[in-house]
Amino acid sequence: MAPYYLAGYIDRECTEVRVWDEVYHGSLMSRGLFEWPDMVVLTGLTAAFDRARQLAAYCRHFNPAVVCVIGGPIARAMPSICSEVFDYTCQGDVEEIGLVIEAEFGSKHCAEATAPRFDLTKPTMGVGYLETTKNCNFACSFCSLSGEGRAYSSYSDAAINAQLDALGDSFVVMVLDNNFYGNNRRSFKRRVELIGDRWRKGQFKGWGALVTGDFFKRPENLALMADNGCKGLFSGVENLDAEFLRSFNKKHSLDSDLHRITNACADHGISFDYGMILDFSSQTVGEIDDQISGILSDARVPLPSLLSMTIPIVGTPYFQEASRSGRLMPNLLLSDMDGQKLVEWPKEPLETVVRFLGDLLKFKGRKSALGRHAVRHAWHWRKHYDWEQTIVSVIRPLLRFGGTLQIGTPRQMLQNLKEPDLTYCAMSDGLRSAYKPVFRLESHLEKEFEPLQITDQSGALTESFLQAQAKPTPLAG
Ligand code: B12
Ligand code: SF4
Repeated sequence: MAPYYLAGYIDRECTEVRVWDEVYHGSLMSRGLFEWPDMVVLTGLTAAFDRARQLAAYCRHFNPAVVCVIGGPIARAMPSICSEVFDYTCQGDVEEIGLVIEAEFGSKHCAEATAPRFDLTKPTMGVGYLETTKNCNFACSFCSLSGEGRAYSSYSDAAINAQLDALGDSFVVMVLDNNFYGNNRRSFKRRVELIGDRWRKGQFKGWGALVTGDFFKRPENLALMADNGCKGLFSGVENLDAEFLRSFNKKHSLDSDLHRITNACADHGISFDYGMILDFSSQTVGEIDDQISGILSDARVPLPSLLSMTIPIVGTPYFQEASRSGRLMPNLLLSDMDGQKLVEWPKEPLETVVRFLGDLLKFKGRKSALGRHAVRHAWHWRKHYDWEQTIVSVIRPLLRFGGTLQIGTPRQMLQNLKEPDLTYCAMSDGLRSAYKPVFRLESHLEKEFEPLQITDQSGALTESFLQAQAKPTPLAG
């Protein structure tokens, strides 16, 4: 959602803004769009650095005067290389874009009211988005926020109301905060009530948020959320193994018993959703298989909505530890860190783990169990939920794990066909097709298509990566 928040800082009268989200719209491959902007602002997950660099190169090829700006996790994790590649490297939050706009185009181009430009989004099943706090008061070792170490803070009432006004009428609202609960009870109650007021006025039918495990320790929290229109909660359960949670400093999820939380939420008409992460460097295939099979055979608990590898995200304590202890595989690329393949040496033989992982991520051999679970789970809780929640609880796991069809423009589909097969292991995965320019570029831009390599043949961190991470630059010009 960051692009829509950033767009809010740019004056609507004298500036035209377009947003392209490669997760939603597919690869950006249009010459017309590369030629068009005077300024291109890039953001994304840390692993998307190479892609951001490629997009800047395309824009520069078609318009050498274009100003390229980067911000968000990429800029914070690798400030040094970002300052070399982009014209502006923003370390801060969305507000910082205002300074860049002013420096480049003058204050006339800065918006006075800075509410997000939700009008630029295409409605996706009527879901509206809201951010009421930033960062997190915990420090799980694998989380990018722990690496960034920025303080947990809440938006002002005025800023939350401005976002809610910009949302207009929606079917449901998803609060995107990393941790909606936080460590300040007064702020939590105030934010719940602000959203509840809008719900009571009929602006949306319900809302959902992400909360940490400690939220569930106080039963009155669920009652408060339910009384204010909350219909869904997500929490990072991560793993059912207590040792795993302790080793990742995720002690606040230790009491996240799936049965207890699902029951408590259902009693308040709230559906429960969670993510799970798998770590083959500390867990065996048998242990992970047991956890997944246990969930699939128990219709009372929901399936996780997110199932992924532990990613040693650059800058996190977990990354430091993995590299120090020699767990990172050789010749790793930053773009390998996408949670869909092994990047660390597993505890068991590589071939066994890779085969299991490939099957697991495709739900191979478990598709009928998946379908059965989705229907049985929804049926089990039908009296606790309204029909919309029941339909979502059937469809969500099928969409997540049942496999998706990649459609797009003919050019995008052709590009997808060129992708090498996924091998679920960084050591055997081929380079994605994006690394081959789709236009003939000037020779000085070719280096922008080289992947950033994290480890060398021996698994040690490369010199280029260490330099990329060096010294933060507040606002490079
Ligand atoms: C919604 C969400 C999803 C959705 C949609 C993802 C998407 N691509 O849009 C789904 C469920 C699909 C998802 C999946 C994944 N996600 Co996710 N997700 C989020 C979540 C909850 C909200 C993101 C958001 O829109 N926030 C609201 C916007 C306004 O804030 P923001 O992007 O953080 O930007 C702020 C600042 O960074 C800054 N900023 C950002 N860009 C820029 C640019 C400029 C110029 C400036 C000035 C400022 C600026 O300003 C913003 C305001 O505070 C975040 C956690 C969070 N609350 O942020 C995780 C998060 C982004 N996800 C994360 C991860 C790891 C993943 C997965 C890889 C998980 C997995 N293992 O499969 C996948 C990747 C999918 C993909 N290819 O994108 C990590 C990213 C870590 C990293 N640094 O790379 C996060 C941060 C969670 C975490 N704490 O670790 N995710
Ligand atoms: S509780 Fe969630 S957002 Fe907070 S540090 Fe842990 S993983 Fe990150």
